[in-house]
Amino acid sequence: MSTLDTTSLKLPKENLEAEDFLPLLGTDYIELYVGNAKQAAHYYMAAWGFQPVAYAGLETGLKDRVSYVVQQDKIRLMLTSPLRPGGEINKHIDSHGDGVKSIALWVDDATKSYEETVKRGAESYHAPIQKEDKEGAVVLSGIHTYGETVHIFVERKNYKGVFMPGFRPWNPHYRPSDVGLKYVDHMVGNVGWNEMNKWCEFYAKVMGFAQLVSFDDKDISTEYTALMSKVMSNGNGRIKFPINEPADGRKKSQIEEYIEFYNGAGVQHMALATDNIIETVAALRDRGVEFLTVPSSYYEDLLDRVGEIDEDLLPLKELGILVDRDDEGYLLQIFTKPILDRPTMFIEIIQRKGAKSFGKGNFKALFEAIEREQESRGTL
Ligand code: TYF
Ligand code: FE
Repeated sequence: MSTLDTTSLKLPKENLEAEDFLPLLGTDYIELYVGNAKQAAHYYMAAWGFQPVAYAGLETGLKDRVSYVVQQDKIRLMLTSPLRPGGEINKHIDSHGDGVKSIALWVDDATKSYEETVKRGAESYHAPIQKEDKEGAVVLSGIHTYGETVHIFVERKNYKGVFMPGFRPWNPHYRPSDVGLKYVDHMVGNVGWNEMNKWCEFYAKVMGFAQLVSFDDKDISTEYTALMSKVMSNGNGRIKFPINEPADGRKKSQIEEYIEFYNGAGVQHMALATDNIIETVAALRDRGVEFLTVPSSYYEDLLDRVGEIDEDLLPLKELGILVDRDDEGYLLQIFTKPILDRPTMFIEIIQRKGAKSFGKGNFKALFEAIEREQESRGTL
């Protein structure tokens, strides 16, 4: 049974009354370990409209790695590659392919964030360290989460530079226009068989998150790819982490396929918000981003299902944008095909018009679209 209990979408009373021991201001950056950061940065600029911001590498005194930082409104991506054989980054890429290493969270106090979470059972990734340059100081600390993924706590002490100490401004000539992406709406983790509850408990106990929604195999396993999913949210609702685990179904779960190719748990998708999904998706399509498509029958009864919406149906249908409604409003969303050669990570574009949910009404159409992709890969 699905439990989209909208009263629980507001914050649980206990969490409002008790002091939030881990106040999070937002997503600071997302770091991907990739085989070729220079080309990955170019891809995120050319196809996705990110702007070049900062660079660290041999020229800035690093010996073994390189990082490019690109940004679009509040969304910051860091692309990192190794420069020599061996080491942690190569090992990560060998095991997982390109993928998300760090989901960095912006906090007021990275030392307290570290102490409070480690005290509650988080495994340390690294203790607080202060980095300084002439633009100011930043304190970083880190804890492990599912798979080899980590959370970095980023405390910006009125830092005035382009990104953080250790990086220099990156100002290439090439600066394609943005596509209207605004902020990270949610970051989804895929975990192994029967591991969803363990990781939801981690976010509850170690990070003080509360559960917003849960979907079980009965919601989503009868006809299509089976999975279970729970959405965890921090106190102020700015950080939302759905966690999926595979479930038995008639065919191989898309989550199982991910776990196989990623070689373990990891980030399945990042959902990036726009305030004009039609313009954003049209621009992304023009730049070569490939999206999943649903049969045109999806649009025949769409307005019966979701009621009146502000957008014209035709562009939604032409672009393949999905719509769903909950008690508080509606949302529009669309999903790319995997953005890597391994069928692992993809990106969701989402526009919220009041809705705080995740598109449950689209699961059937979406999972069937994912299944068609699995079919074409012969991985079902
Ligand atoms: O984040 C979500 O919950 C939605 C729906 O494998 C979804 O984007 C859930 C599971 C999945 C793909 C999309
Ligand atoms: Fe999503």
